[in-house]
Amino acid sequence: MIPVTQIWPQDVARRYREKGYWNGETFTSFLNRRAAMHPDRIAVVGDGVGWSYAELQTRAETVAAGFLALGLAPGERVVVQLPNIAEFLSVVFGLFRARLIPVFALPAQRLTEIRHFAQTAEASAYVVKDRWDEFDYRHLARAVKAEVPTLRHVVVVGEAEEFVPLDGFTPDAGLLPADAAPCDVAFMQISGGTTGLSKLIPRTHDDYIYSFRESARICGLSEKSVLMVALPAAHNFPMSSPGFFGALYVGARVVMSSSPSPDRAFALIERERVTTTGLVPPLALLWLQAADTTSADLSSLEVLHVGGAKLMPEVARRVRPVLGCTLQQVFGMAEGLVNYTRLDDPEEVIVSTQGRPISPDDEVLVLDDRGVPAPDGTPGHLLTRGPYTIRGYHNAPAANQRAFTPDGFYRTGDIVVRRADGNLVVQGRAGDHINRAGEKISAEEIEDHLLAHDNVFDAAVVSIPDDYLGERSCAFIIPKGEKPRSAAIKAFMRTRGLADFKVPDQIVFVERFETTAVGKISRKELRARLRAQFLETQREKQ
Ligand code: OOB
Repeated sequence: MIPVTQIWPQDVARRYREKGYWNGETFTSFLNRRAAMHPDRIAVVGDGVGWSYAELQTRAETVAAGFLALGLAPGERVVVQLPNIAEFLSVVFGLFRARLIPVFALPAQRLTEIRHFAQTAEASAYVVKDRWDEFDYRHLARAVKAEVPTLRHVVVVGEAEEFVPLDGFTPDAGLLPADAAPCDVAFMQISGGTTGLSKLIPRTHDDYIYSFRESARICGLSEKSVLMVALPAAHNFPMSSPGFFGALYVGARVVMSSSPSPDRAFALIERERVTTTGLVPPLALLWLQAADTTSADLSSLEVLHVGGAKLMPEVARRVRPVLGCTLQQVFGMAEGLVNYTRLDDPEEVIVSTQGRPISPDDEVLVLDDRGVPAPDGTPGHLLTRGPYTIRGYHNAPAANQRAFTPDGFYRTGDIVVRRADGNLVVQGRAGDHINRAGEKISAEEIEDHLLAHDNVFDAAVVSIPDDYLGERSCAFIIPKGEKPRSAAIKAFMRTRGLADFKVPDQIVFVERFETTAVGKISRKELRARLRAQFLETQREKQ
């Protein structure tokens, strides 16, 4: 079993149970309940498939038996890297049924990242799709398997080659263990990696089910809803805010979209009569633009969730008139806390705030730099703890020291203003990370890779405001020896086994970094100065 680092103190856990937040359900128990209530109702629609709730349950049990037949035992970890296909759900519910712990990786991630997750989680298996988006995941799986000794099996959706084909699994009820306890860790998600490499975020059945059960209520989901997953399903936002888990929890229908592009998504909205979906701000912009000229019928759309990065009020204001649906802003984090504007909030709140927490027991602190509570209306550091916010990352004592206070508050790293009406407005980040269209990039992690290049003496990575992406990454590089070309640096970064979104968008060569009188400068200050200088020269050019 994995060591659970994020145990809530007993009295706190008791309170969460007494208040009914943690209601004793597990992923398996809620799926089984739904399958018993309405076996024939469609649960998930993917490319060319539509599975009923009963079929999803049966498939999950077959997947569970398949993994156990391979010799995996309850408690072992399985890295899951799947795109938006129906099998995402059968695999994940299958792993839950076998009491195996999925570790969710994004389809964009590559060797360096997957190896890190597999090693940190001491994973025993890895699940991939054969090919997707012109990338062959079996190549990646070979490389990961060669480097991670704990990894015994690779399971492939599609053509498995030398690996184990998912569709070769056969049912065997005799292998299935008793269900998990609600307080067990159900799965692990990856952090945005704000300092260095991503950490693993353990979530329990109790805490996660509470977060999407309440989300489904706050977002008005009912069994008549049709929720489309347009963002990568492995991310916390499309998973639980209210996400496909929220939709399945209330007996609604989930539609997996292979891409969030307006072309693909609009056609699905029309065909499946989609009522709700979620986007990051740059995609919302793209949809608003495309909606002007589309011939697709989008009239079924009732609610659009936008989150992951700051949505500008001017864009927010256009959602209702252009798409004909209600906007719900979502400000959440894989570590826990999720805020929503409410469907019946006044337009001003919906457009200009990121909403308020899910739970009456979400404790939210807004502190100034000295750690003193900031008055409403003034910006401060957001800290939080509550019934679905973790108390620690998996296997990361140093990170836990930094990210959590001794009394269990998570330091989100976000700077927010709390308004008198309780709604939060996100101002930015305290730390050095780039929020590139909702994808979080750690400056430190990228600098480290740049330093591995023979012609890089030093590097500092900063975020630059970008009209479309919100923020883009810019790497300042002091060359060593022959000055490399930007294209060569980018090509080098592509060989580092990283998700493509981590390749710097822009590279600026400089002769040296400024230092203070004593010759010292913190990286944080250096990044801030470089960023300020860059923005200044851009202004001068205009
Ligand atoms: C979501 O989760 P993560 O873990 O990828 O990133 C969390 C961070 C937050 O700390 C904040 O810096 C930023 O992403 N963020 C927003 C935002 N929503 C997230 N910044 C401004 N406005 C927003 N609406 O991104 C996530 C998880 C669940 C639901 C929604 C988003």
